[in-house]
Amino acid sequence: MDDLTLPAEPSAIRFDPARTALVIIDMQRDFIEPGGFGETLGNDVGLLRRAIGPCAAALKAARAAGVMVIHTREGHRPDLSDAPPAKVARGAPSKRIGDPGPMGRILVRGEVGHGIIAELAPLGDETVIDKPGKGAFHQTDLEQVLRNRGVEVLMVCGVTTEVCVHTTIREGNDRGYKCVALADACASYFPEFHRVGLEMIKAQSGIFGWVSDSAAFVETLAAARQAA
Ligand code: C5J
Repeated sequence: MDDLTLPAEPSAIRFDPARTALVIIDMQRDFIEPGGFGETLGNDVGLLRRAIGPCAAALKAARAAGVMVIHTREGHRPDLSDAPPAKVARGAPSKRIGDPGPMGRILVRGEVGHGIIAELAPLGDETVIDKPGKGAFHQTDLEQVLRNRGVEVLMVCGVTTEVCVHTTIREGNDRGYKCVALADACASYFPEFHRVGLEMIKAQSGIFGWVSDSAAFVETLAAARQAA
């Protein structure tokens, strides 16, 4: 397939679906459902649900077009040996990382809360990156996985916009990837941070990326399939 053109800001971006990955950040119960990490921090987790439908649409389109799909999960080893003490001790959450909660231990790998929500469950052949930090490149093999597939463009969505989505886009940009945030497929506990977070990406002629949305991604792939 020839390069496609995705409407985006500050400018349209060309991408080859075979050299593109859809990266879905941390759509885990721990952030989206009551009783998980997000709620222990005092957040209204219901605010993140608005990203589920757009993420599902982007995921369906990526699968249909053969675009590589990568899911990430933030969390730690059961012994918390990969959890920085400063992260565990920070603030005054109702429960700390590793404490027992209604979905198992908070932000610990293998627990129910650590899992990706059913609506976006990974297929068996899709890559799942377990990350101990906010960025998906930090202490993971994501860069190797992308390099092995010749990926150049990352379509990034998930939660939360100004934390793990932002950090991943910044990390990806510094590594030479063209990173596009799919705005409606991202969400934050703080709607204002979501809005400004997206502005920051595309300001200064796209200082560290582009901003588009799930409908544009879906329609661009669908139009290419119809034309083929
Ligand atoms: C946070 C994330 N917000 N996935 N993690 O702690 O954005």
